[in-house]
Amino acid sequence: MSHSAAILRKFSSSFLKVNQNLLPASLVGCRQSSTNLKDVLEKIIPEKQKEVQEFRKQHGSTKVGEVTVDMMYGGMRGIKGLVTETSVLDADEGIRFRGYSLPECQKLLPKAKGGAEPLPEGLFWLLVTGEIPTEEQVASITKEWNDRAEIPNHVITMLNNFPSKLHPMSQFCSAIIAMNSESKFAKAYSEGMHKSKFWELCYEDSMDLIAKLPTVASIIYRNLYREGNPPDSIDSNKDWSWNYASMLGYEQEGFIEATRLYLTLHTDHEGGNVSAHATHLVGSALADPYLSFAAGMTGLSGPLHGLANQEALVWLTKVQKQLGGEVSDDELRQFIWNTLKSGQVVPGYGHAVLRKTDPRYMCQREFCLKHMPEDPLFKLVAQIYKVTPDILIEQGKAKNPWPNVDAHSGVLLRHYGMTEMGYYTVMFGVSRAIGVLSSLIWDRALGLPIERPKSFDTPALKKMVGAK
Ligand code: CMX
Repeated sequence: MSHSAAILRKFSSSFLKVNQNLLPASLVGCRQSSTNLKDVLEKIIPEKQKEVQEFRKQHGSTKVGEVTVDMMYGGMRGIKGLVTETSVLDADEGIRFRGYSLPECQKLLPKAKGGAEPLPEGLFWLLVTGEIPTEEQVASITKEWNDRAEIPNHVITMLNNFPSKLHPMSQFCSAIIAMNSESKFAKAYSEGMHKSKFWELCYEDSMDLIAKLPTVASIIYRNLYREGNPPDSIDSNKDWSWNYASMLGYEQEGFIEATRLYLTLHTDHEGGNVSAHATHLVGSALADPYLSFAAGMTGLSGPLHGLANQEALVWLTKVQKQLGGEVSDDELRQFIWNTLKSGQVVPGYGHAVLRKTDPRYMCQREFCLKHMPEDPLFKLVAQIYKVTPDILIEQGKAKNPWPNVDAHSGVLLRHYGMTEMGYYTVMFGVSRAIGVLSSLIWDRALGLPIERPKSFDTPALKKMVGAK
């Protein structure tokens, strides 16, 4: 058995076991009872502000790392330079949302009636408060998002007038920017808002924006791929994912469950990735949440980041087209080597921080094993997982030869009939809003200043290190 196949077997069997001992003790049993998220935040924020203030007073000048010349030329990889409260990524274990691993979140977060996947509304509550919500608290978020979902007419008109050659992500980013006409943060700032109020208005805009995204995203989808079929309105008795799936035009229970999982998995991946960092950076200049999130989404549109969601499926389709249905491992190896030799990356593989298989990949794999074990594309993805890591190890360049979330996402969507790969990153973006906007609320709550690291040119850097 190859190295990667052995790891796959070991990881699969242990993946869904939740280790209760790993649950953060500080978070167990201290749940706030209110179902109003803003009220809960009003209680939590002063405590956290005090904690950070005292921590900084004690350890403000304690050193946490060093910076080398290579780090500066190398995309700041490894520099400890950001504080992000919502999630932390461990190179080996993967993401933890407020201390909870993905399998723990899958087990503990409330589900829709009859569903098995967590509701993204619950993850939002967790990211914002640090607490696993009750079903009632999740229901209150669903209600608020349904109530806030309406989008302005000028945005609908704009979307309806975009040419079909404009990429869905460009349409998505443009609509988000145009929705800043609704920004309560921008309005209050222009009227002289006190800085202690920043987080409240950031919260209001974030709630509005997340609520509106499924409608915006489904208009884009239906304009491009379902001509003459206007989106239905929000069903106030249904959850956020159900409404999104339904407005896209998908009613199958399987697609709705896949959407709940997809929208939960893609939310947050700590603070240094392009979409999270861009949102945080632009927000630090006190641009409103609409404009800050739009910056994150233009970043997500890059093929090395969120567009890999699309690229992975484009690449898989090429494999299928070129090699046909049943593919031998050797044929597959040859195809992958050809991709590498032509100077391209294998989309969905590698990561700047992770050094093991992404748990988000494994979650989707588990979903496919349960719901679509015989899907030919799923089988191909599993076969690629068997051969690719060994090839990337042999090539010796990628620091992480294992798959990330993007290697698997498209399979779920395509199985239920969403074949339009160019759209996948929009769905990623709808989910990512939950993570980056939760963080933005805390950025403003903690009064983080405008971001402004120091840069140098090469002569100055040479002089600094005493180079000839
Ligand atoms: N296929 C081929 N080569 C790869 C590779 C892959 N999947 N991953 C990394 N490499 C190469 C890099 O291009 C780089 O080559 P050069 O030295 O010629 O420039 C070398 O290996 C070292 O790169 P690294 O330090 O391992 O990776 P980085 O931290 O620079 O980049 C990432 C990380 C994700 C951009 C990179 O692994 C990649 O391009 N992967 C494919 C695209 C992808 O899946 N992106 C999605 C990431 C998850 C997300 O953000 O959504």
